[in-house]
Amino acid sequence: MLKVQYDTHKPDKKLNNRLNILASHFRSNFRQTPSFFVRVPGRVNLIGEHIDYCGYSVCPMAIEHDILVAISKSDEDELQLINIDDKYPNYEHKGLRKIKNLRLDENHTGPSWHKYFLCGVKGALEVIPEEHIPKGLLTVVWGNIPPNAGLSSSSALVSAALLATVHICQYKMSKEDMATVSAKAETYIGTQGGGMDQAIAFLGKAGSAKLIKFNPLCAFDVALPKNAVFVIAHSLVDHNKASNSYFNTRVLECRFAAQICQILETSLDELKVISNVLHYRTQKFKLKQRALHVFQEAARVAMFQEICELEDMDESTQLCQLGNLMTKSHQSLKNLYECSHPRIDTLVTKAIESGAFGARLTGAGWGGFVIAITTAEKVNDFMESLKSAFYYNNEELRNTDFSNTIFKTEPKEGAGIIMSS
Ligand code: ADP
Ligand code: NG1
Ligand code: MG
Repeated sequence: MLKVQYDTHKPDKKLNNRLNILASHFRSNFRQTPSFFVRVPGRVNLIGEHIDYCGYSVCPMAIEHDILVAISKSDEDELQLINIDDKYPNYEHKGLRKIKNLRLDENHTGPSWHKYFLCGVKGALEVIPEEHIPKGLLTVVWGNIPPNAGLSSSSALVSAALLATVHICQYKMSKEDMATVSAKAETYIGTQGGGMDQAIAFLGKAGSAKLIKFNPLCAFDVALPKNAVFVIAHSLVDHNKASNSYFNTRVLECRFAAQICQILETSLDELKVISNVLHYRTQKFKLKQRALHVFQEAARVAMFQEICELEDMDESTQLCQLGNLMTKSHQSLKNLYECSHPRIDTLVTKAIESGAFGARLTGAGWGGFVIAITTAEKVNDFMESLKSAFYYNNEELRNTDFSNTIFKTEPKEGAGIIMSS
């Protein structure tokens, strides 16, 4: 029997089976049972892309896919880290407290998976008083979020490591504080992200998308139209955000744009002139078009939420308007923010041709998943039609395992601790 603390839902049969497998790996590696498990979900962002790090609100929901961690204390001064999936090599760190002072961003080809876990442990050790920290930790990880694809597997891993460490130290933190510490902790990997992923990981609620606001962090329910169904589909182009500077360059461009506006008390039109000069000199920064995306995307998030709240609008008009906003968001990410990929653009087009009200890339981009909006009546036909139009039509993609490539999704519960009793 498993008892869940921290969130309200009980583990269903599928989750129970996974927890039993995790527990048995734990026992065979460490000859003891785990003290408890942690579950942290991935997320899909409905709208509001690349604006969280500028402080604007976003609208994600937590998904079913997650990272699970089993943990207990160790009598040795160490962190032992096992991954059930053997594509992720096991790792051992001698000296648990030394993790607090580790540099984790020194890599040229993209970080090893264990560094994301260390980010979470480091974040926890920075806030937990010394006397709460045990000698060592034994951990086993198992996740099923498609990685490097915009569903936030990295933040689920960092947040799961943080939550597991905080809870085993019996240290009390609010979900909001946990999300804030986790967002800072993930920057240790080298990417200067906003706080969307960690916020929804901790504040997600089953049955409702969330409007996440920053400074201060808070989350409000967004009731989606009853008949709306969201489908997410993988372009099958992977992109690890920490393996190149695409993401950080966008963050930098936004910071420059914001600073120039502030310093010069300038308007967007004036910024056009400045950005043209910068562009001419450096051939690198495109401040005007990045800023334009940010302002317009922030407005689209506000409209999306307003439309969801219009109870007396008929549902098909509501779905059409939400779909239009999503497609406009995609066009902006493609043309202004330049973070799409030709294969994603094709997938968005095929999704709309297959009957979706709208579709867009989700997450950081340059690869990864697309999210499309359809209805409960149409969803099965829509998915079959998209499979034919996009995957079966392409020799390279034809033999894909579709279980983790194209699926319906609905808002699920945020992070939780599951006790074994
Ligand atoms: P995402 O959009 O999925 O967050 P990122 O580029 O931010 O993609 O980071 C993904 C990285 O997180 C992977 O390359 C891997 O190192 C790590 N990761 C994701 N899932 C797992 C897992 N189940 N086990 C171990 N590491 C994982
Ligand atoms: P992904 O790559 O999808 O996990 C990243 C950032 C978000 C946000 C989105 C784009 C991190 C941890 N995540 O998400 O904060 O900026 O890109 O909207 O940096
Ligand atoms: Mg990520």
